[in-house]
Amino acid sequence: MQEKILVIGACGQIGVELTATLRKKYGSENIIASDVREENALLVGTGPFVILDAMNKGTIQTLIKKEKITIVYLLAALLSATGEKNPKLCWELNMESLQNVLDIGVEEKLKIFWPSSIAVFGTTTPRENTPQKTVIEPTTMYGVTKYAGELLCQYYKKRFGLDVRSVRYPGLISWKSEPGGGTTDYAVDIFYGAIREGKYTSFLSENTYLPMMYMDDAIRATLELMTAPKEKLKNSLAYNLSAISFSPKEIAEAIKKRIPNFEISYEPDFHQPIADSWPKSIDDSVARADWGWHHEYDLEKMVSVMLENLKMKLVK
Ligand code: VAH
Repeated sequence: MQEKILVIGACGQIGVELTATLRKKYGSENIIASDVREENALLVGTGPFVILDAMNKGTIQTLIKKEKITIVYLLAALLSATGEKNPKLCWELNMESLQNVLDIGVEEKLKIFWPSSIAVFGTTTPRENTPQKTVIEPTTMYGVTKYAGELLCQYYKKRFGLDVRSVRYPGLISWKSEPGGGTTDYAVDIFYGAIREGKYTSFLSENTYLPMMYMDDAIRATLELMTAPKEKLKNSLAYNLSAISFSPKEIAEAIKKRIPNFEISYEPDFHQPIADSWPKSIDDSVARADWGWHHEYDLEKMVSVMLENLKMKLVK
């Protein structure tokens, strides 16, 4: 059967790259990109785009019926740093959009992808090699919405048989589209600083280890999960997903190998306590066992690809 896919939140850091990959795999005309914002320049001319508010159930359901959508990727959300500045909006947007899509999913028999995050873990969670099942007490509103969302998805799976799938993304690093409002965004901003000014001031302290992943790994993981046989997916909450863990000091040293005069300084700000509440590293053995996940980008390969591509992008 020909899949017809709607991406909600297609103009964000994940959405832009996910939409491009889906268009390659399923054909551009079968992927409708949508966002509450204007179309991202990287998407213009690559396939259908509509302005869509993830909070408006009626317009979403009308579009899904009209276009005979079979799969929805719901990416719209406020991330950790922005969420702490506006916790009420973070809860409303992240939860209402998910509730809308889950309810429509039951009525229209959709398959759904919805991203969780390692932000579900809090200060009471073991921080090294954090297991799939462990103490989960998020301390940010973003983390609260992601864990509440996981539990909501689990309920809809069990109560209504809805096929909704999810992963706990680590910090994602990409050069095509820029992140926005995240605590891990320093790991992208540092490359822009290195190329543009030869220096960067990190808003996290030098030894703040966080789980990270290059975007190509994250997109491949997402599609592998969504195409895995349902019977293989034994884990009812979102899957832990992991690739690399590093600190600002370590990524700066990797950049210095390629840009010897690069200088980093540290001015921890409100992002620091958020980062300190998250794991340093993640155990993703359940994802590796259930659906064969494996990462391909380590720190050195990611830094090389980021610098090579950003230099071309920024010198245009
Ligand atoms: C954030 N990039 O920083 C997101 C992510 C694990 C972090 O969820 O909020």
